[in-house]
Amino acid sequence: MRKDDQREPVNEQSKDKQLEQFRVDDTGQKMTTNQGLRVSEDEHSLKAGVRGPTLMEDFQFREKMTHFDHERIPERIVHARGFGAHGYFQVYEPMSEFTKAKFLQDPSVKTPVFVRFSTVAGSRGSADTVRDVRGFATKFYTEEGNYDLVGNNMPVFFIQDAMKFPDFIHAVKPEPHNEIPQAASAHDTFWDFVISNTETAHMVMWAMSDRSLPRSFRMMEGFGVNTFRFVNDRGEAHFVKFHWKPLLGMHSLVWDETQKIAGKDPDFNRRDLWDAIESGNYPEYEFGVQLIKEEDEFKFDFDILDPTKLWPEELVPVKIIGKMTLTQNTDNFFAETEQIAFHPGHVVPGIDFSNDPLLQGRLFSYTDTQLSRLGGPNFHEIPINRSVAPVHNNQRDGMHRMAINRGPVSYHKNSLAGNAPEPASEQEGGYVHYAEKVEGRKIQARSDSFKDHFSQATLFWNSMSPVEQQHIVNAFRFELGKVKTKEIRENAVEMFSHVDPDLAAQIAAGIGVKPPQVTSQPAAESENIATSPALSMMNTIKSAKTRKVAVLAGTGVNGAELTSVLTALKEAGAIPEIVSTQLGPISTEGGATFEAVHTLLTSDSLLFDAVYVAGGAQSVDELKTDPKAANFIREAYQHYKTIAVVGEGSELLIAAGVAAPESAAAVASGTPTAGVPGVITASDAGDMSAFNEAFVAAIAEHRHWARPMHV
Ligand code: HDD
Repeated sequence: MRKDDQREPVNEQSKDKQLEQFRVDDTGQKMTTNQGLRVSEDEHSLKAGVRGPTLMEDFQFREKMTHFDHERIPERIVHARGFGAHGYFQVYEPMSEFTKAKFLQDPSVKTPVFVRFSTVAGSRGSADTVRDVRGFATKFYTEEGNYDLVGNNMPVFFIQDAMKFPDFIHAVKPEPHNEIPQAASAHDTFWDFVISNTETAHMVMWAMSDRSLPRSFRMMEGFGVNTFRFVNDRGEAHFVKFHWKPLLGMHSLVWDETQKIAGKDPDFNRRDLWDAIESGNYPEYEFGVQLIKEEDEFKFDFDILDPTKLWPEELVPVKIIGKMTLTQNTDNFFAETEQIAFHPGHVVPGIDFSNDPLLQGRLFSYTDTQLSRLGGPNFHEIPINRSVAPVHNNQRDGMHRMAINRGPVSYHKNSLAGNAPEPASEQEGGYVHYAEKVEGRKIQARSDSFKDHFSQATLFWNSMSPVEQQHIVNAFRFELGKVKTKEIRENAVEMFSHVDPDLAAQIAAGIGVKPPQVTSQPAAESENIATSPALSMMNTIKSAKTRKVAVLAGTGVNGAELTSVLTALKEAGAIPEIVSTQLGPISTEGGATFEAVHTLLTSDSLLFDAVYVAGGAQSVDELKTDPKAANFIREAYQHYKTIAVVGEGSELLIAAGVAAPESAAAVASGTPTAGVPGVITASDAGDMSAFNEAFVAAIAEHRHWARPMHV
């Protein structure tokens, strides 16, 4: 009998090595049927005469068509639209004090991972940039088996008990009578659910915030949401919450932009991730844990098992313990991203569950859903789902079984096979559940400690900057503005007056209902904390790295200036791309050439983080012949993006309405928008260093919210 139960050390290549045996390269190969028979003809079915009927015996046609007819599988009931990538995780220091999980001990070990980002409500073909929660699911292929951290980009959830999950999802998905609207919570049934279930208040605040509109999967946080347990090798436990913190900071799009991008490039977020990895700009996220000792379970004025509550970072600091780097795109979207199956119950020794009632229900749902989605109980054998630790048990047969288990024994205990495979002791790495003491009566009810639905929603609101608050108000007005039933709109105003009366009054003013009854700020129920600066995206990391800059240029552009700006942008890690009136080479006044990779027709400033209009009279005149050039600038301005212009480039600011026509003199001196945040100008292409520096610094700011909005 083969003896392969020795666990091989896992390194970052382990999963890749395992996948290698399943990869198929068709380059330079002859075509075959699925049975390996070489095919001589693939364009014409077998017929009785060239104009005759197709024959039943055409096995090649039948095989090709049968496979095609069954190419689709059911999409995920939630998180149907997703995008994944491979990478690795490395812990910074041994975590043995808190957990015995092996992948969290040795800083030299790179554990392979696969991450799938997703939206929740939309179908597989919906747009990336809809207002929605983003899934952030990570599979760690550890030497002790697969560990899945199945999280979101928001730290709380809409409901407290998994029993309500089907109801919540029914309410947020398109309405069943007409399947409208796609990938949007702006409709009656969602808001009816919200007002009828006030536990949703906190998460709705997050959903109405800019966290729902990530600029990039690379620029959003991730959270395990539920409370888990870390257990060390002495059997001591801590409650734990998991965090991912992106090294590029947290940044969002603006609402108008997201809606337009949904049409211009529905693949905006997945394209961004793919391109970043292809160009070696590997997305990085630090891994953090919040830890609460078992004995401190009741120390807080919220229940730490309640998934509608976060643990404010100012009360329970996030300890950064490692980093994940995404380094490799998939070879095949379906085989990897679509077929990956996550499950919060895939844990390793040292990680255990809490009694969070949402988590407890999740532990049933995920395996169950794969049975219909992936067609049977053997989905763990699909290459992307395979553990790199060897698998041995007595499970047999079922749809699409790959393993060829040898011998007559498929039961435990046995004597015929020396009792193999036999359970491992705890010392040998066997998983032992945390021996939590549990007692109580069977009851269908919720603890009173879950009943405060509003204090943390208020905490979230109070922690936002004025700009973020305004965006939240606008989001409520948009979403509730789409709700046809007036009573639902009224009740929503009433409900959110318990979060903040002023918020509710502002919502009411935009949706045609009376202002709220409650007009004074509710007494803060939280004794611990009034605001949490960690919740505001204004306090995040700022960098120009990987930001896309549209460079508007045409024939006769100032070559020296262009070279200087392009060099400075690239040195800062930004990605400049030339947009012109046509694709291909554009020549400078000095005869050098640059390549235009977009046209004003194929792109928009929506798809960039910043715009630069290069100087050169002929170039700017050429751009001005296309009215889209002015629109390019106008929208960049409206979306608070950095705009930089040199010399004649300023004329486009006037064409766009950003600078007033009477400022022609100021244009000549390069100062038509002096003092407008994020509009960087230079009168000529003399010494570009101050301009370049200001440009890069402005890009790093991400958006310039203080800008006057006159266009
Ligand atoms: Fe869930 C998928 C995250 C609550 C039932 N969930 C799914 C995915 C993510 C999450 C990221 C996509 C995984 C992938 O990329 O394949 N879900 C969460 C979070 C929750 C949560 C952070 C709150 C803490 N989910 C939740 C509940 C239930 C489910 C309460 C049911 C009891 N979730 C599912 C599911 C899905 C799923 C039906 C659909 C596809 C899948 O599992 O594989 O089982």
